[in-house]
Amino acid sequence: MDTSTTRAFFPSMERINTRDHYLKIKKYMSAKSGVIYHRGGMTLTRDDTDVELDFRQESNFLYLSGVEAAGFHIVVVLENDTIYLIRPDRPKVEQLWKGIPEPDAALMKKYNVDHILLDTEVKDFLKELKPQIIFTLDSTNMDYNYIPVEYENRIDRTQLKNAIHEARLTKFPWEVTLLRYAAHISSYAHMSLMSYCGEKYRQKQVINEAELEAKFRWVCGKNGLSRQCYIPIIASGSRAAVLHYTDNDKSIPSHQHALVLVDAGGEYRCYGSDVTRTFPASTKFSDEAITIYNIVLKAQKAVLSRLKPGVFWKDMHDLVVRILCHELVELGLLIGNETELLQLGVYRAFYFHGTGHSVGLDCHDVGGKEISILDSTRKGSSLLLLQRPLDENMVITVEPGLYFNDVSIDLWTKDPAYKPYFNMDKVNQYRVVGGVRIEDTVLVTRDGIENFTVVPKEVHDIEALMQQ
Ligand SMILES: [Mn+2]
Repeated sequence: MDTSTTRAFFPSMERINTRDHYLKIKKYMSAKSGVIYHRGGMTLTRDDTDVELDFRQESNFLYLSGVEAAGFHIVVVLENDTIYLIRPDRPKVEQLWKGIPEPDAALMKKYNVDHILLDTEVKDFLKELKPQIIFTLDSTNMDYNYIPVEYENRIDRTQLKNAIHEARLTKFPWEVTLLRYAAHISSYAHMSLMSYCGEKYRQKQVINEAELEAKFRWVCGKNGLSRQCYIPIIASGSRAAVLHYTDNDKSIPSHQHALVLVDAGGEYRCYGSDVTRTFPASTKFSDEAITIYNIVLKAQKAVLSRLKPGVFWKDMHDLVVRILCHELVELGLLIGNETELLQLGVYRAFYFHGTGHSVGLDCHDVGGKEISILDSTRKGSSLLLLQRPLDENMVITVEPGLYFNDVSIDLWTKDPAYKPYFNMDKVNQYRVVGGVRIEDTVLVTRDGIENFTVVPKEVHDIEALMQQ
């Protein structure tokens, strides 16, 4: 596949129907009167300078308004569903630097709203509306100076938030289109990294993780994904075991066991993707790497084949840890009775994150989520992100992994209570592999899934792509 060409088709932003987003949110609110007020993100500057930071709209505001630009607010009257978009006042002197703002008529058409106001008018306008209650979000962008002082005791900060989170959990068709596109392009970007690494290995050139990050961003950007959903993780060698490694500045080792773990996904119109692939730096997996890789792949496939509406995520996580634990015992790395090992949570020495999460406007999207506690010392504690049965039109990741993380291994194997469960000769034999994670972004359909991720993941397919 030619990953260097620009794809002719970019899904259009005009497909997004934010009025339907609002009506869905309203369905989840018990209140049928009052006013929604929410302020979008503002442009920030680098510390003590006038250099602007990259702006990315706050996701709840984007969901409600569709506006990607900074400085907007939104007011919605629940009784009659009238939507007021509030734009920043841009004086002539500022237009000199930032350009002429879009005319109000164009904004109304573009965002399907009923009226346009200026930010300087918000406070008086809210007073005029005389709402019984103002529903808002206690977000970082909230500025209570815009709310008339007499409404201080009539602000509800929870109902809107819960309703938006609920609404965002299942996707509209236009959201599915954008998410699918983001994942497809990210898939091509992953494939291009595999090819590039293979080519450079054949040319006996040492490459740096930074090159792979740049190439990933380039393939995404060329295809309209101008921003990443999160900072790419380009972790080679032992760094593959560091879950949130983002330095991306080390030379990629070329020894036979070295793997490159790339966890990266672009976002299109703020709709993201989350994809991980792990491939051999030398274009050929070592025996140890194949063994670990195929255990993770087996666990991922087991989950993917079972996903459909009604399935509980907790059961999928349990399935993954059962498979990992069983295979680690077979391999001789863990010693003991599998049931006991599972009860004690000993597998967490090598697998210490959840099996997946919702994806949408945020990489770890809102909705159906419980705060995860990443604490390896709390053996067996819940790391589950989704606590409800899956539903059609949810978009989620499936991302099992196995890691030989020195901190984690020490934590478990030096604890006298757990030491007997580990065969340290075997642990050290496989430690050279570093870490493996395989992550797909998938859509839950009526009777199964559509896998948005189209990067090869079988050992022979990855090797073939790299050796082409
Ligand atoms: Mn993920």
